[in-house]
Amino acid sequence: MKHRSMKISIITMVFSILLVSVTANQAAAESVPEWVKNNALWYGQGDISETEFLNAIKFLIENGVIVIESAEEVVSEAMEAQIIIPNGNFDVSGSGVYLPLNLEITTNTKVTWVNDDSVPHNIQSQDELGNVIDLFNSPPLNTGDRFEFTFEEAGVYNYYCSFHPWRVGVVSVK
Ligand SMILES: [Cu+2]
Repeated sequence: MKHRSMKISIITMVFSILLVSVTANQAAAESVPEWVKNNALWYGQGDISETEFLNAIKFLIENGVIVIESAEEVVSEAMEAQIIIPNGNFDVSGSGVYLPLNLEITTNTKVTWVNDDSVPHNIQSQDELGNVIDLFNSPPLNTGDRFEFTFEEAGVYNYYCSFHPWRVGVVSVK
């Protein structure tokens, strides 16, 4: 009995990996060889050993049919942060700075700027000298509009609004 329940848990584990891989690598999944399918059947019937069955799974992994993503990657892909362009941001004499003014994030965080001001703004990435560079550059954002950019590399990223050049902000990526 003990042997049988262990066999079932291994089958469950393999099938859950296959469920992930079917969406991640559908083209390759279509190329699962017949002998691997037969091995799965024979293993279920108790005709072959666990070693033989696991060798078939190993073959799928080595040939890229099963793609295993680490949990860490999945978590980092889901990271998100927001920068609010607050009401009054346009006013040079006001204190309507970006919230936060210096956003600190880790790599692979998706940042969304939200225009909560009553007038349009844009987001233009700048080099350390204040020149606009082609990295993250939004169209004009009307009230309520959003702009997204995912920071994949560590560094300090400056930006400003070309309509209101006194409004500068920073995104620090670790
Ligand atoms: Cu602006």
